[in-house]
Amino acid sequence: MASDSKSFARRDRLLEIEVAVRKLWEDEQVFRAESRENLPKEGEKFFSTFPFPYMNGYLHIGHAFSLSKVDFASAYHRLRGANVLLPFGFHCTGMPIKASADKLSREIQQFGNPPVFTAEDNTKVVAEVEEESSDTPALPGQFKGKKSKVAAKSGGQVYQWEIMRSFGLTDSEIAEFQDPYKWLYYFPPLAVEDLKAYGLGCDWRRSFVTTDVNPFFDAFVRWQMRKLKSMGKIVKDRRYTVFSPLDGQPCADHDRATGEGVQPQEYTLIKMEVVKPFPLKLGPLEGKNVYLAAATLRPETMYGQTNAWVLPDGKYGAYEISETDVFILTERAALNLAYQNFSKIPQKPSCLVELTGHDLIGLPLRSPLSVTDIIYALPMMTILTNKGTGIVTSVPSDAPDDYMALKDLNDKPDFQKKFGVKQEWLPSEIIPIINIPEFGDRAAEKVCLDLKIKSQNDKEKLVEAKRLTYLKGFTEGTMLIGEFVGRKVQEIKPIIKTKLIESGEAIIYSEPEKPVMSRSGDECVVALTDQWYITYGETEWRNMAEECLSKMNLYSEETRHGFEHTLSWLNQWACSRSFGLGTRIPWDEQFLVESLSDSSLYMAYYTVAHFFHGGEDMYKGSKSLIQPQQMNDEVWEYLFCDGPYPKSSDIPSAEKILFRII
Ligand code: A2H
Repeated sequence: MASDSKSFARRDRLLEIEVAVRKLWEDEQVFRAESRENLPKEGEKFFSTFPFPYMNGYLHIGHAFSLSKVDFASAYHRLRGANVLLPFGFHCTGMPIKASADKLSREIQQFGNPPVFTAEDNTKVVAEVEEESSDTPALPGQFKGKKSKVAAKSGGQVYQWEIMRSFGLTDSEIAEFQDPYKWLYYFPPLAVEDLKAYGLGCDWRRSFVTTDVNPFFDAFVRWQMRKLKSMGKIVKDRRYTVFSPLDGQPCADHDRATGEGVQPQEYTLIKMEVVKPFPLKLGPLEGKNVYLAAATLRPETMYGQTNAWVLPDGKYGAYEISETDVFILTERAALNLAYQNFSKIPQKPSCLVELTGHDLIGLPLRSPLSVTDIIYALPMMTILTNKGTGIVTSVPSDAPDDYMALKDLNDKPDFQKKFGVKQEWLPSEIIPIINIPEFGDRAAEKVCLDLKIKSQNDKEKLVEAKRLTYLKGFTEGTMLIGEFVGRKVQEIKPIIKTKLIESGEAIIYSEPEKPVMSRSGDECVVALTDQWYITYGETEWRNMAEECLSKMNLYSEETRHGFEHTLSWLNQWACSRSFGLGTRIPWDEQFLVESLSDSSLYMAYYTVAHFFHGGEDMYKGSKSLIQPQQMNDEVWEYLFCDGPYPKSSDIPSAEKILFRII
């Protein structure tokens, strides 16, 4: 077809018609919609919105695809004579723009301005990007954004500078984007241009940009937050949250490069006291209370401890937890603890001695609840250094891993010799602590024998053994020992955990259940943080949401299930952030309103946005008849009230006139 010159004439004719029609639409202002009160007669109404796109780049073809559904539906209803409103806004709240701007600054610091990158694979990316970019502006109908192509080619590992070049920006222009606000003024007008070229049937008077660059939207969000707070729907709470040390703030799902959906995993850290005198290597710790800190999910099994496990080649350190206490564990665990109020210097692990597992083997320990007075640290080969503290307490009666590691030591003298393990360090017996009807008093031993497990490295079978014993131990187990003898494991587990913590023999420790990388590029920890939460999950709201959902026409059952699932888990949503762009929380200005919290009710803003942005200035409403400072809570209430406003006399007449008559 492309080689047939006659077909171009037809195409060109269509393009001409398109341009002419777009002009006609614009001249006649056919997509402007007025509220019913201002129309001669009432009729059908149709209001459609598109989730406002985030402005860290150009719009792409995916936006056009999704938008076509909204646009076609609006056009259909318009043809049927309905009063149709289709507005379009631009979202800039949150981290990504600020994170990208900061990344540009860091790249300049590291590689100069303009930067000269050295990495080999990166020069390849630069070459490809330069090939694609040109200074010629896009022709009508031509699509400009190339970001996705670059990102795909480089596997996502791309310098921010390269991404900006792929937008067709010159080096001197790119440097200006170190200022996050530059993005807010640069991309939205280009998006409007592209959407107009697409032919969107939009009322452009209602477009706006979020964050405090727009004092009207800013006032709207502040009012909304104050209102939710006065209704008791916003509360302050202290919680374990996945947190980016580099950003210095919680790292929510949409702020993550990897690890979507990963939650904090809570462990009990058992303080296994190192018995004095200390060996030479621990000399610098003289005068301190030193503990091996073992992470467990089963605090109720601590009666059955027979030894501790360390990874011989594992890297450990002795970290100052307080003025008096030192924990031996991995650096990773020390960093997580430092964000949970367990470090002499907050947020900075302080290591007194670097150690390996070899240095720890043979240490005598005194461990809480253990029936044996002194137990020893022994080698285990399957310890993971990226889980827990890298120290494991051994309960061979109920943990198949522990049973097999001990069996390996007992059965293989070479193994003992290799690590210098003395016979007297090995436990003389397994201590029965829990009865499971199906497996008896030493569940781990029975299951390991039944499954014919050969060694601690028999990973697949051990997974099965753990699955069998762990679940049954919890749901059907009964205690054979200690204060709660005869009681169900399920009932007493939380009680024993609390007792250990209250007596100072254990602490709570939390870490991401799987690795999480932030978009700023650092590995996240779990931090204990004070935050503001919106209580989405409380019964009254949840019932209302479920009732609304039951009335909604969703076209597909899958979508309905998706909504139902979200309503089932959505409980408290952290609505404050300290890093990024947006609106300040009115009563606690150190925090910003998080991006999903200022974009839940913004569709309501479209219904009044033209009062503020009528001059088609998406920011300050330069030709607006109303000033941002006029927008106090009373005026917002008046503007959004359903029916006559009860305290109408409190509203200045100027505002009344503006909102009801114009
Ligand atoms: B449990 P999850 Cl009685 N590497 O404690 C390997 N294993 C580790 C570890 C590490 N870095 N850190 C902790 N663990 C073990 C007691 C226990 C445990 C019993 C029964 C089952 C059981 C005594 N050992 O765990 O992958 C610790 O052993 C079965 C799951 O986070 C910790 O609890 O689920 C458990 O693994 C945590 O494993």
